[in-house]
Amino acid sequence: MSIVDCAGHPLDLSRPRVMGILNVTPDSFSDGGAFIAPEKALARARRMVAEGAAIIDVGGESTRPGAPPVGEQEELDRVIPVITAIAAELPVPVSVDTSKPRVMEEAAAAGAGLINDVLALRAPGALETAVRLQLPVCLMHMLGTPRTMQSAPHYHDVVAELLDFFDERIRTCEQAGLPRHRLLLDPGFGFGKTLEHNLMLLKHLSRFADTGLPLLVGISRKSMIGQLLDGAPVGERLYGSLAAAVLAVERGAAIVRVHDVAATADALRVVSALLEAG
Ligand code: 8Y4
Repeated sequence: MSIVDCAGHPLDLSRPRVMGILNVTPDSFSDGGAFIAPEKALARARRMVAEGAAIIDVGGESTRPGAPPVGEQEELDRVIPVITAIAAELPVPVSVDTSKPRVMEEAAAAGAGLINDVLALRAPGALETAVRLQLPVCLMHMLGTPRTMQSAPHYHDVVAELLDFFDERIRTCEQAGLPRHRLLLDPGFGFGKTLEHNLMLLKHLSRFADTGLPLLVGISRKSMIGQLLDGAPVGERLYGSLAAAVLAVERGAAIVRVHDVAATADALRVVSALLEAG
């Protein structure tokens, strides 16, 4: 498959890749107070790269259901020093998890090579900014908003509706000047989906791969895994998350966004060898 140009870092998607999650919120990498300590976040990024991460996804806004929205300046203060430090030192592209145009802009200037947008460039000004930056963008599907998405999400046909959504977003991006070779798709597991919807999306994941665009999936430690494991808490979802990552890759996922990089990278090296064999 393809090579995606992430601002000078070629991301080779001929085999499955791991995106390591780096949440930079005060509860993750604080200096003991409310401030982020960028050197702690950088140390975590170094370790994820050593463990096999091909991309580091830096996010400063909690996307958890019902989480309070983070202001633009707060988000910039969290992510920009971390992106700057990682981009200067590590040999992998940095992805910025944001929906805010100003954060995309500053992140790109700090060296980010990919935009991971859970709103798929639907925020005011986001599409225009992404067109100007010409960075690759992961278009994720979400039904509703982070506040409302888990209140009784309903679809007539979840797979068909997401395929229509992506079709519309891809065309909108292309017409605005962001070519399809810079787009990735993500069904957004857990974003306005019940367990049943998530299972249906995983079952039919190859339909999204059929668009020809690289697929990114984020299942790691999510409540879907907890539900399938009789309510296992977040800390006990690793083996379930690995099973889901393996199945997703077998069904066409090019990138898996995960917390547990070493375990997932090993699993995917084996899967990729098995899929290649014969
Ligand atoms: C436990 C673990 C509980 C994780 C909740 C969560 C995705 C994403 C998120 C995704 C892409 C999360 C930023 C939600 N999920 N970006 N971001 N795809 N592209 N929740 O699935 O990890 S945040």
